[in-house]
Amino acid sequence: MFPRSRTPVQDPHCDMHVSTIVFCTLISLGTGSLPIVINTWPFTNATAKAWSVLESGGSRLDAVEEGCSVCEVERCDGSVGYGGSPNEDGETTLDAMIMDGVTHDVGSVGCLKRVKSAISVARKVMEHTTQTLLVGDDATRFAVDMGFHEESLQTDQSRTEWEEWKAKNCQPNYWRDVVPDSAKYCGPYHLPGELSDSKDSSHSLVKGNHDTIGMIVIDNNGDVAGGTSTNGLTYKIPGRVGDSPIAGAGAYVDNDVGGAAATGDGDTMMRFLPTYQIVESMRMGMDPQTAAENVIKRIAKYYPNFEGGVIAVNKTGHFGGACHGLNVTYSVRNQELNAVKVFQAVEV
Ligand code: SD4
Repeated sequence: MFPRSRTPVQDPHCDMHVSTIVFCTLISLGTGSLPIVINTWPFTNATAKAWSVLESGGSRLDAVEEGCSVCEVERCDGSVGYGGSPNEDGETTLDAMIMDGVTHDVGSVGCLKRVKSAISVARKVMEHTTQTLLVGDDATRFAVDMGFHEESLQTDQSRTEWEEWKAKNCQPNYWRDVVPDSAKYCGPYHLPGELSDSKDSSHSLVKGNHDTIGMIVIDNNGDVAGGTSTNGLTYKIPGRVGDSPIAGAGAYVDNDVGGAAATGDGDTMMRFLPTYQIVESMRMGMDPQTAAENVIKRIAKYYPNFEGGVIAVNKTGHFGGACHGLNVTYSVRNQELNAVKVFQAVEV
């Protein structure tokens, strides 16, 4: 067990006496204790796994990898791991990243095909190459060379979901300004003679299509690591890589400051490098909750219809979360909370 670092702080918005998972309406600065595990969504088994890795003496990177791997196996909300979010071809592809705050080293995979353990492959990119991001079939080849098993990521459920989408004329989809009209018909699409004026590329996420795991771990020494894993957006265009494997977009950590992770409409959010922004705001002295709200407001200014959220934690273990257009929750474990607890991000 870890030594206790502080007296517990009672949050008046939280009922600390009901079961292990407690919903809190609002928490602005967290309870401020280290070590800490924080991740997007109520993926509490992932949080608990990361915590138990730390408790048993594992490293911050082991905690991130093993915690996120739980979601890949459980296929958290269908948005992480195999058999979820089929693309336009009916295939599930995976994005993942792991980042170490101590070394500032990053390993990522984007559009990884036919290999289930995306964050573990990302860790191999980090630890066995001097490169950062591998994508597509070539990432698969790398994974196989590193000893991972290649297999189909499709399930009966993902095949049915995709067939239903085809039967509905491929609605919704992520195309614009193409012929045939993507709002009515399936592709293949081509360039039209004249482009229309449509400017807002933000689109509604398909229901249940927004639950990437993004996790930040700060260990007992105050060292930080982070990671993400997702199968991205349902009916995405083949080849699409989202925000999750991009350092500064899906997640970012810095050992002097803390870390942040994002979930939601990655195509919009990655244009703002929101997790980098949060870390830099915290570096300048902003508290995590304000830094999270600040970046969400900035995105919403340009894309009022975007759906997404961020979580943030600083080096003293204070944390926060903010969201827009999407009801984002996040899971936290530290010594003071005494169990994994789920918090509501502040809607801005
Ligand atoms: C993406 N940010 O690929 C991810 C989506 C997400 O659960 O959060 N999905 O855009």
